[in-house]
Amino acid sequence: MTKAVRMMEENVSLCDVLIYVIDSRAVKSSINPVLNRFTLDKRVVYVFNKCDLVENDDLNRWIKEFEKEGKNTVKTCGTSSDCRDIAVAIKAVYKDVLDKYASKGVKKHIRAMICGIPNSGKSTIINSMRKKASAITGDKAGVTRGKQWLSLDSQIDLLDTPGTLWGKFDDQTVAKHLAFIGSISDDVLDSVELAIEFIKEGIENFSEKLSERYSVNTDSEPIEILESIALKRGLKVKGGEPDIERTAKTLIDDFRKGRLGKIMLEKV
Ligand SMILES: Nc1nc2c(ncn2[C@@H]2O[C@H](COP(=O)(O)OP(=O)(O)OP(=O)(O)O)[C@@H](O)[C@H]2O)c(=O)[nH]1
Ligand SMILES: [Mg+2]
Repeated sequence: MTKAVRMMEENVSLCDVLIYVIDSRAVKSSINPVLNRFTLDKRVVYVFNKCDLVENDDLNRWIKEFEKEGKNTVKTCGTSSDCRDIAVAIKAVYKDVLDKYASKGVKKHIRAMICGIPNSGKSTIINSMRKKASAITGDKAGVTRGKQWLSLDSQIDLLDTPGTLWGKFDDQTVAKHLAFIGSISDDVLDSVELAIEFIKEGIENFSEKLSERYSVNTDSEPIEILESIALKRGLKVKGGEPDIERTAKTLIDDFRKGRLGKIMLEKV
């Protein structure tokens, strides 16, 4: 991660615009304090990606908040749209500079760096903007390793970067949400613990989604809910006991793929 931030530091001065990709399910947790210093003296387009996984009204409230602070925003679903609005926004935030060059008869080239937490969809967005799969993507954290320059059109070049997190989470809710959305590598997480935490949050904030999908009683203890899901789904180990590990992974995967319905973990 430090290596990734160092690489971005080396390249940020070459870039005119930052494309800051946010996972719409966890807007607050998508803001990396380490990247804040990059945003200070750059034009930034905030991209609310994975908008298909949340309710439109909930997301619009966040967008309004950002726009109140004078931030430029775009809403995208990297996997299904062509993300054309991002290119329009890049040119819009850089318009005064483009106009200045244009008045001298020069067509100024724009270099845009895409940044954000792991798994937020940065590479997917680039592919979607370019209408071809040239950046490697994947449904886990840490897919993009090094930097990769790709041209969008005759005027814009895009720099894909690895997702970045910060060293220490002061707020455990942030850490949990980043884990739920797959921004922290599953390799360092205990899947049963993660699922239990997810169920706890579910009981408080979206119990109907759990009961709708799995027909479970959400008045029970999280571990009982997990066992109940296992039995209902026929996820058992030899001897007929519930396979808690596999059920935990299934539950988290269901959330990540949107099979639990539209869930925003952090509302305005
Ligand atoms: N449902 C949904 N899935 C998306 C969207 N955008 C990307 N994805 C999925 O999210 C996963 C991560 O996408 P990537 O583009 O690899 O994410 P990244 O930000 O480049 O990740 P790193 O390189 O690991 O930092 C992939 O499985 C994508 O298919 C979206 O708008 N909606
Ligand atoms: Mg990537």
